[in-house]
Amino acid sequence: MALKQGPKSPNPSLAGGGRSDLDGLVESARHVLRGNQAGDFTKPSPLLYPHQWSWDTGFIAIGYSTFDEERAEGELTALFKAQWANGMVPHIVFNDDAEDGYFPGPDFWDAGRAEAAPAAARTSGITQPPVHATAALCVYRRAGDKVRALAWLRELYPKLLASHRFFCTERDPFDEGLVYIRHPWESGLDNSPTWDGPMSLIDPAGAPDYTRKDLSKGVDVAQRPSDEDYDRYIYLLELFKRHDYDEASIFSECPFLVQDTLVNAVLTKANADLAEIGRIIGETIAEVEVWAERTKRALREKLWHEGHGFFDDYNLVTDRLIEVDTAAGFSPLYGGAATGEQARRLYSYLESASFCPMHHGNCFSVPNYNMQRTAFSPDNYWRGPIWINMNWMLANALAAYGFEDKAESVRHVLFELVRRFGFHEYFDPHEGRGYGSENFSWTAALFLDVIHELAAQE
Ligand code: 9WN
Repeated sequence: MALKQGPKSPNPSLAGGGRSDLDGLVESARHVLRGNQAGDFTKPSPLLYPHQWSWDTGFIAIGYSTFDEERAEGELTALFKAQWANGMVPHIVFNDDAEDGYFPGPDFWDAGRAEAAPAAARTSGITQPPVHATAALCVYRRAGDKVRALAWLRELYPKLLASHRFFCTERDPFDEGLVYIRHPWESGLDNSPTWDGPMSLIDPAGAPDYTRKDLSKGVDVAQRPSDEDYDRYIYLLELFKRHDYDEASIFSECPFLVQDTLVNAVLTKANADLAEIGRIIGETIAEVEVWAERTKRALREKLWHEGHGFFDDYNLVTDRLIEVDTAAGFSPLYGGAATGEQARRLYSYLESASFCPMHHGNCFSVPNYNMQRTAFSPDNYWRGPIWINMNWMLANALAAYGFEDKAESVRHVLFELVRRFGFHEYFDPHEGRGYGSENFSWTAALFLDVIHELAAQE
């Protein structure tokens, strides 16, 4: 059944039964977050992801900042306890109480062989998009107790700085202003069609035997990455272990090295927010401002495809742009890297049938992949469905560029998907229904953020 996107305005009073319905939804969203708590952090979802994830934690902290400021601070504090000595924030901090619940687990990662790995926590050996400075700034701004929040921010700042320095030095060996990722999981968009080309260059022969655990957690196999993807994920992980997680040494041999648009766009926004935190606590921020400008410039120059009118990732292994149109190509709007002209071209593409324009009536926007491509899938993970974190970033970005109607429409879709279908991990762009895990933390968290902002405007 095709469902209409509904009224243009996201005004909650237009949603079904009005204010009491809205209060109920807000309470349900808080309930999702509280239900996923595991000690000092919140799991992404009840079963499928039983540990602490890096970029999830940023979004989750933003959600908590709307109703529990100390918990919001605590989430980020807990994550940074596991920061590596080289500044890297690991993409997973393992929960000892759920050791057997996820593959690859801590023993398989064997991150302890890295010189920089922390003694205090067991972690993975890769990172994820750096949303944390953005989250920290939001948490501080919303805090009622500014004295406590400022002390917390002061303590977190050097850690945030070290994590940005890790990206801007260790992950930018040519000093280009663009950081690379060395595993699809580092992008957060694990099986995005963008990785099909780079992953096809990997021959996973020789990787050890393993058993996936994600396929026995109640999620349809068709909605998860394929076994061929996993073979390559594990091949890369084995390579990292062989190099004891040393960045320079991995770089010399890794067959997957990509300057990713989304990671660099998130970093641009986070650099600006880190500089703002520095100003608030009275630190010198010249170094951060240099990083911010360099990445902005490099994004708009190197990752912009003029003929295509879109931002593409750059494959450092083949020395070519990867011409695949996922929603990540719009992300340089987030953080303000796109020029005015680039923004106009992105907007017209976003408003085309490829990504479901406003008032279409038979689809929801923004799907994670161009719906007119043959590899588009409405239900497979990062190969087509709508993700709430992508919509949230895009809505904020569109508003910042003055595309108010579209921003409002994207927020409205976010709101309607949750209201009609629940707090799912991802959603079908045609039918709206949800897939993947239920009670997904960042869906609840960012829903709370949108409602909070709307209430503040009323
Ligand atoms: C691998 C936790 C994470 C998200 C990622 C999402 C998914 C993991 C997995 O879940 O990835 O990191 O096992 O599939 O792709 O963005 O952070 O929610």
